[in-house]
Amino acid sequence: MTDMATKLVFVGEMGAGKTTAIRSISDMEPISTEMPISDDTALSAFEDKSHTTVALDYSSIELGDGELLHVYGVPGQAYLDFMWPIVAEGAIGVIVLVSALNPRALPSTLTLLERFRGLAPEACFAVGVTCQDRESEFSFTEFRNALASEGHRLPVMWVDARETSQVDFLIKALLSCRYAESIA
Ligand SMILES: Nc1nc2c(ncn2[C@@H]2O[C@H](COP(=O)(O)OP(=O)(O)O)[C@@H](O)[C@H]2O)c(=O)[nH]1
Ligand SMILES: [Mg+2]
Repeated sequence: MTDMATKLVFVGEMGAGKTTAIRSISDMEPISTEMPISDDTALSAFEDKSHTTVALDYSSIELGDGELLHVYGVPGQAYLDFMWPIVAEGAIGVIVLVSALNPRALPSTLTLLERFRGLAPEACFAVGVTCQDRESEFSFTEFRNALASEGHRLPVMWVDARETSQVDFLIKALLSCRYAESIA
């Protein structure tokens, strides 16, 4: 099974944790196209970072049974959506990352799920919510229920993008859905 390559995509707005997540699980030094934020960049209040993703993150990880996973991180901002079909093509898994600090967490996640489901109809989907430790107002249950009520029945879990074991678990959970039967 050494020649089997699979592709996984992280998508999310600026500050969602894509670059960090990919860095956490990478065997190699990830390729990231980052640029310093210019001071007048429209930077939301929940941001405290000095760099932002302007294009893609990429890395590959070995899953342990010879399977190679190509991992991409793609920005979720709508003005960069020209990249979405290119990255989503052939993806077996899409993880929407969202920060609990993002006041638009729900609409942003819904939009990304809808768009990426259209672009990668064969893919499995999951949602990872970051920054649990920094935001106590965020209602995880309401968020998950709101996604479900919009028809998105999928794994939704807290994940600290800085923690290798948590990101690893999220990816394993998603990949394990590949062979699950749809009970829709
Ligand atoms: N406190 C905390 N910080 C996190 C968590 N997940 C990610 N971060 C931080 O959030 C910041 C933004 O992450 P980054 O990967 O650059 O986001 P990106 O724009 O989606 O690539 C980084 O400083 C991360 O270390 C988390 O669960 N808790
Ligand atoms: Mg980034």
